[in-house]
Amino acid sequence: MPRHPSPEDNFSFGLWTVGWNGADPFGAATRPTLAPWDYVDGLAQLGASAISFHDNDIYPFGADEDVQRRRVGRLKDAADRAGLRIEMVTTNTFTHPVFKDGGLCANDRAVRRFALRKILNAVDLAGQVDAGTFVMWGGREGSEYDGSKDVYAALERYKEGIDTVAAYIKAQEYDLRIALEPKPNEPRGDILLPTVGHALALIAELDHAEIVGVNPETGHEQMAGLNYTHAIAQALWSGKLFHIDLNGQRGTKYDQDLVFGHGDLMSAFFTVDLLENGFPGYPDGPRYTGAQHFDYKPSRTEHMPGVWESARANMSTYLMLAEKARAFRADARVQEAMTGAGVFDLAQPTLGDGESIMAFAAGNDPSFSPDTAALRDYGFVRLQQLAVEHLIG
Ligand SMILES: [Mn+2]
Repeated sequence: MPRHPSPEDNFSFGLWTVGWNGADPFGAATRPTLAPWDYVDGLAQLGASAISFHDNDIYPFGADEDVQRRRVGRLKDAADRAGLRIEMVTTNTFTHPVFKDGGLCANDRAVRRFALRKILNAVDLAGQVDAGTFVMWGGREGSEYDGSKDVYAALERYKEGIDTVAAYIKAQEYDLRIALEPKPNEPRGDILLPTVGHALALIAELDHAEIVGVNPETGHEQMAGLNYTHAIAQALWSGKLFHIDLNGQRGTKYDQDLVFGHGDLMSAFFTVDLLENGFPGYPDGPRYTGAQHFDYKPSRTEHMPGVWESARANMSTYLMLAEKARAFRADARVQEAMTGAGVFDLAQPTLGDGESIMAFAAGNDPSFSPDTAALRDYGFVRLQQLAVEHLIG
């Protein structure tokens, strides 16, 4: 059994995770839900440190400003009493039918203006509860049919929308950063910014890029057959890993939102290894310092005990993997295998310090033989088996 989570573990849950009633496109709700503030004590008792929410997790679409402030205030009070931070806020621009062709990238300009105001309103809520991160998941930004969306125009409007939100954050002097959440598909046939790489490329074009990063979700990258650990590694390398959504996914299918580790456990091991131990060749390299945020769904086969059990499972799995990842790196056999594999050598620049490009291009390394270098046995399999041994041995 792993230890009880501590505040230093910085675990966080979206209220929509434990608050999911089990309704899916094929079936009705399978369990009741509580009021948003009634989840706070349960999460605190399990050892969580923080929560996050969408605007419409707290009040219904169309609620007037008074209802909004009152309900968000009530949640904030409950969180304060339970000792939980509200670390992230996001906007629902996907449930109401008005968003069926998107929000910021809807073809209908009036819908775009409505969506943008709804997002700015949620930014104010984030300010009200002192959240540090504002996530933007454009789940409806995309299309089913290529002829129905001018992708150049859509990206222009996406940039305009995100820059407007960023400019508003600055104008209001909120201590808030935006994190874009990529996803390849579902609910749209194809969603814009389908992967972390696409999101990073868009961020590079923004006027306010310095306060915009990414919020990669395990399952969203894996739905596209991509490597989640590589995705967060590149976001770290770019200085853009502002937030994470940990969960589980088994292969390229619908968005499963399983408990963290209940999908690809080996991948989850190396995700935690990176988060806890950093890049092997760069001991002082970039590290993720935000909340370990879970965005999963308690399976609809579970009733209320299973909801809480699954929330606990996310944190337990993370803590067990963290312990194993530390033991993995501390194992002398692993260090030796990593050295033999050349893992640490990759941190050495390819050109010499001050080496002239022209001299390099014109010269050669007389002692280097491609045929001899081709004989090298890297021992990557042994290294991987040591990871397996730590994981299940
Ligand atoms: Mn998901």
